[in-house]
Amino acid sequence: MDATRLDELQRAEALAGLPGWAPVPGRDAIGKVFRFADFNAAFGWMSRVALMAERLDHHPEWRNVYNRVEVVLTTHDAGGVTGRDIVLARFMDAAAG
Ligand code: HBI
Repeated sequence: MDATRLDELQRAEALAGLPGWAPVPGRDAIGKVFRFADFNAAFGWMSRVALMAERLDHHPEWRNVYNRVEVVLTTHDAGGVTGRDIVLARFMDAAAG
């Protein structure tokens, strides 16, 4: 997937198809808070995402507290949101069920 930084319109269009995702204030990044039934469910999801992140060679910035996972996606190499972030966001949503 292309690692070219999305412009404002492209990012807004991509976000329209990503429920719960939003721009991160002050950063060229997108974020979402995932909530699960319990810690096991959260960590199991993180494990599945981690394996896909390795396959994609594209990794999230995330923070887990019990059943919550706060996620920020941006492409460090491009200095902003790219299609790689959109692909990973879509996978995260699908994996969360
Ligand atoms: N993950 N989010 C993110 N952004 C990157 O630029 C990135 C990454 N994972 C691996 C990666 N880049 C490598 O391609 C480079 O560090 C070499």
